[in-house]
Amino acid sequence: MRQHARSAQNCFIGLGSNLGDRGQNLRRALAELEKLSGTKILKVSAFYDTAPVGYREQNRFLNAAAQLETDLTPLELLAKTKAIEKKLGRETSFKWGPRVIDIDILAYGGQIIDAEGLRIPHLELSARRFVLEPLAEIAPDYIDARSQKTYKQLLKLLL
Ligand code: PH2
Ligand code: MG
Ligand code: MG
Repeated sequence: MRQHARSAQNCFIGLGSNLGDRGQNLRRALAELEKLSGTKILKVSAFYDTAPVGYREQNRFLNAAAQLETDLTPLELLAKTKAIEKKLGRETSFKWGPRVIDIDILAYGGQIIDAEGLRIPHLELSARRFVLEPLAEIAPDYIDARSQKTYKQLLKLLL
């Protein structure tokens, strides 16, 4: 039987690191994402040095966003990003705690997915400057599926 046809989906990924060589961690994560089957990186934001949000007694973060095109399903992409985090040395920490690398799926093909363990668009996207600033840099006019506002509008509302 013919395999179900896959089609390239546009998606946005958030990256963060606050342990070790933060810039190298982000670059290694991007290199690993580029290696995934049927996946291409279309755009990468600048790297933003940001104050820790949530739990404040930790190092500053380096954050970035990337736009990808991928044939992977949301769940496949989630499994791959978790595997990359592990490969790069991420250890289990507490919520909002320090990490070598964090890779979050921020948006996937304009879809809204509310499954156990996977919420897309990312639930805190519109409340986090360290996410919206790099997103608004690379895709100012992209419309967030939950709010129906562009990333540029969401950032302006937050500031
Ligand atoms: N990630 C968190 C918690 N706090 N703060 C900044 N500045 N950047 C992050 O990526 C970040 C955070 C949990 O994912
Ligand atoms: Mg995160
Ligand atoms: Mg995460």
